Amino acid sequence: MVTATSFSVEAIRKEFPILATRLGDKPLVYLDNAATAQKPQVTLDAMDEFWRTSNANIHRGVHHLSQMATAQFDTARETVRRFLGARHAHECLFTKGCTEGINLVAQSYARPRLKPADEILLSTMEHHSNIVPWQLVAEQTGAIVRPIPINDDGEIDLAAYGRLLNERTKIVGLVHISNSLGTINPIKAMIAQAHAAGAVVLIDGAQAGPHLPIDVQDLDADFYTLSCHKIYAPTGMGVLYGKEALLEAMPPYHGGGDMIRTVSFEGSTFAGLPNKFEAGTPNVGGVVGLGATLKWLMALDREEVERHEAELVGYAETLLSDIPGVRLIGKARQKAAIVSFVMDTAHPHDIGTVLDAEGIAIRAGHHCCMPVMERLGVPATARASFGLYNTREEVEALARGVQKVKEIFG
Ligand code: 7TS
Repeated sequence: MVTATSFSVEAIRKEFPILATRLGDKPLVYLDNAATAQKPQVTLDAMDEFWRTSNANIHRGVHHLSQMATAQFDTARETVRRFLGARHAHECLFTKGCTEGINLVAQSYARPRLKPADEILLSTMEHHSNIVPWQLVAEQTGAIVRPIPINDDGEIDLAAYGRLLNERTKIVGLVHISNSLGTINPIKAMIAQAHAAGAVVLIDGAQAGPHLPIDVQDLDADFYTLSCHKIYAPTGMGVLYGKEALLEAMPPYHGGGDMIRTVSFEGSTFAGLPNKFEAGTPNVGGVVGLGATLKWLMALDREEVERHEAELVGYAETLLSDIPGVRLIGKARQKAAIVSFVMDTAHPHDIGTVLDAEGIAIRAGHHCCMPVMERLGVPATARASFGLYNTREEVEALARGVQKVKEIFG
């Protein structure tokens, strides 16, 4: 176990078995962390232990195993509360992904409240999962979705944001860190501005979870979503944080077992938080793995991790922009973990394919952010995204790979 004072990338790498993979004679260079991150041994062990010793359904059995599983599940929720700096554990809901959390807010919070001509503001750099759910609810209610413009560097135009906010603005949806550009948005100030206009704010923290310490109370976020598999935890899980008063006032999203108080054919009454929003059997083993992962992450020196990742981004930007014909997309002053780029002569998919042959995994495409691609005038980018286990040597391998692309495509 690495302690808070000893962050070392060499030691961290040993905790991730998959990083020892070789592809032919080349070591795996995994630079697709924004899509999903690899899992440390502590997560694999926690889940293995759970399946071997404690597997049962939760909140149901009086029997020993069910009590063990329930205790571990509840402990993980308390770990999530600490990770997010939430006031109450019951404000942290388990969902099946960041996407589901946003849909839940759109349907359970927004749909009953929005009236025709109410406005939903979303930044142009949102992931589709923070656009489409709002378009669906706008269609259902007559509300209007308005984009907040960004500048050529990939930063939100704050003056335009100020002008767009008005008494009809009911919801603001903002990505904390952009998955296509790496921009870190100034969400604390933007949340305060939205509140002054009477709007409620949902922050999409899918990319922030692995890279920044989060404090939802300090941010004063109304809703905040996480994508657990990007935070080194298992797939199939997200977290939706919501302020207690907002969640209390919202109807259930899904109906089923474990979310009710009473059921009869005349009607049903619902359980309190968090169960009201967690119908059916949850991903118990995954949640146990999530708890172990977040404890592990919080025990690291997060400032050192941030510094390390910032150094990787800076180094990659320097090496890539030295290659003629390479253009960086997204030059925000505040950036994290992501370097997007295009080349004069090669399509991003060709870049991805040549790099793959070198053992280097990146993502090529629009990254589920078509509006930002359109705004910046590119159909797609090649994207290297870093995790805490990546190294300067891997950045150099990326730059060598891109040189090779240049040699092949001219
Ligand atoms: N929001 C952002 C900012 C994201 O980056 C993603 C996934 C999501 C929401 C959706 O998360 P999910 O866990 O519910 O799927 N982003 C990416 C990506 O950049 N490459 O693959 C998935």
